[in-house]
Amino acid sequence: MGWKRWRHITKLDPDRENSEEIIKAVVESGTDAVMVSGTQNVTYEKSKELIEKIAEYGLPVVVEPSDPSNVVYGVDHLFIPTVLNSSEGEWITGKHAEWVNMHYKNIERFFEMIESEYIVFEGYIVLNAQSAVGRVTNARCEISKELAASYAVVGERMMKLPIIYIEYSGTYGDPEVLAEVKKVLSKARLFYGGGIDSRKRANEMLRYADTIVVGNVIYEKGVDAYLETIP
Ligand code: 1GP
Repeated sequence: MGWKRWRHITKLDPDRENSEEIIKAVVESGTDAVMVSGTQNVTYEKSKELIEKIAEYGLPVVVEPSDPSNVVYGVDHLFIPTVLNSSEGEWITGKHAEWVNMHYKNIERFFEMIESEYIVFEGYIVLNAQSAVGRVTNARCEISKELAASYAVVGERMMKLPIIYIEYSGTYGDPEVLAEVKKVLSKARLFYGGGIDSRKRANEMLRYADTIVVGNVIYEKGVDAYLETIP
């Protein structure tokens, strides 16, 4: 199944304890893919270790790096985030250009990774100012739903991004924001992440989101609560 058909993604953080119980629950849960991603203290080694634990089960594995130094290759996809509402260029195009520069000698090969959708670009709109990603990227979080949707238009129409990701990391967001963003998108897939810890919340966001991303619940509330979020 191609990534565009995924409805539920489980985000695992290489900086947290990923016990055997967690890995087993995730791979048997019915989630469509595992995304290895974190904002703080993520290293290449920690990411690689987590990927090795998951890889043997055959579930698609995506790496979503926060920096060129923690890109781990050899997985199913690299999802490369740009933070559309960051007030610092480093998080919009800066780290990205550094990464491309690392591939510059073999740029044709890099283009192939994009053409084949091994590399997929995501446009984040970060709306929780208290979250690590909100603080680190200095995102403009206190914005109206119309301005959030305007960032989505910039992401889709101006930057041609195939994914727009509404990110409330750590807290449950406003479904009305999602509804507004959904209205203006035509081709991009709409991802939602943040505070999904029950069936009710999963279903509420899936009314507008094409894909929900679930992270904290498995660490904070345990396996049973996590399983409730699978559509
Ligand atoms: C975080 O969007 C994901 O990047 C998921 O958020 O951890 O709050 O589930 P939670």
